[in-house]
Amino acid sequence: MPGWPMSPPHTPAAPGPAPGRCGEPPGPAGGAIAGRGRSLSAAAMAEGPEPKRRRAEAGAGAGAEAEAEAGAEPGPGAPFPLGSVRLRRLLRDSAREKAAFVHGQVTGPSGEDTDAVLILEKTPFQEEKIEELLKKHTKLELQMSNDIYSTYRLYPPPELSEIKTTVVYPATEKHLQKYLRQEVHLIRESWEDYKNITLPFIQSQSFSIQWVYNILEKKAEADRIIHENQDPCNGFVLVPDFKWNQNQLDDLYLIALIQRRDVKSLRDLTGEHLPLLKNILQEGKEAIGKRFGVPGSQLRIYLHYQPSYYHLHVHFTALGYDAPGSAVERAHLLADVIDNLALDSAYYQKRALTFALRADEPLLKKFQEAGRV
Ligand code: M7G
Repeated sequence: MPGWPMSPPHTPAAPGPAPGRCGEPPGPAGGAIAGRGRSLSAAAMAEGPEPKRRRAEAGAGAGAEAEAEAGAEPGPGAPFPLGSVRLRRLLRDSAREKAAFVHGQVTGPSGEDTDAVLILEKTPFQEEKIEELLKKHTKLELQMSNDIYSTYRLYPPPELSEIKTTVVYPATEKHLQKYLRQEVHLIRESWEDYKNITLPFIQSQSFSIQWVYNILEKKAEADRIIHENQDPCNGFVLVPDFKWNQNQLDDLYLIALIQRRDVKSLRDLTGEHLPLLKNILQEGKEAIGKRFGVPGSQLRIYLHYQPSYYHLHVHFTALGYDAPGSAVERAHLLADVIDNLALDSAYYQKRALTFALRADEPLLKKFQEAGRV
């Protein structure tokens, strides 16, 4: 993909009403706005100031979530000791996604083993690097040749053979389950099922959302914020999802995290949240258009049900990208959600919702025990 237009890295909206109106009070109001006034090219953004970017990524992926699970404050953190990881098992691999999900262990100084999840992914090609790849390849091995057809093994130089590596460390059992390949089952959840089965379950079991609060409070990923609306009721923060390395637009992926902390998922949404959802749709599209040059008509904007993290957030992905989790049983287009709520404020407290659960997810067991599967 060609580079995208230069534009200010962050488009702050006007501060909203006094904090504390919606649910719990937000983080420090009017906190530092990352990147304001800096003019970065796409390349500069993708490359970033190297040491700072590494720290931010460590904080976002491995550090923030790991520390969140451990209940500690995020810090700069030492680099993850990749070389000393012992492979426990391959949780899943995907030829289509060209990714491997690995369960590893790291032995600490006192001999204790700590689990880690590593996600290794081949990154999409960048148009501007292809010629370099052809010129600088280190080896080309012929595999077969027939008439006008031939296939080769091309060995790129190290700088052109990047593997995107995501680390969750320490990983909880729930992380291991999340990435383990398993059979899946469809659940049709009524509102009563939600109240009696799902809600009590997620209140007792769900993933820590400390990484979300770290972003909202500018304790992590502050320099990655693309857009922010500080209104405590109807505001949100838009950041690149950690699935996206920002090197190319083909797999563009951002998430909008709402400022208020009292909305867990689609199930909590009512007509009251329409201004918030409309802000996300409109300002999110505008910010992505300005920053990356991708028009709203080429974005898939949706919520997951069930999400992994129960703090309402909206996914923005490139329309041409078949992002994980964009299947019909999980993705709900934000524009449709807005229309449904406009028709009936209690729409998501009335209708049944379908989602898939992995075979050994405890929530599936709860549905089975209740005779609902
Ligand atoms: P979800 O619908 O709750 O679950 O989406 P999913 O992960 O099963 O899709 C949460 C989104 O947040 C996902 O797209 C994750 O890739 C993204 N995400 C998760 N963490 C822990 C981080 C993080 O620390 N930083 C950023 N920027 N994105 C994250």
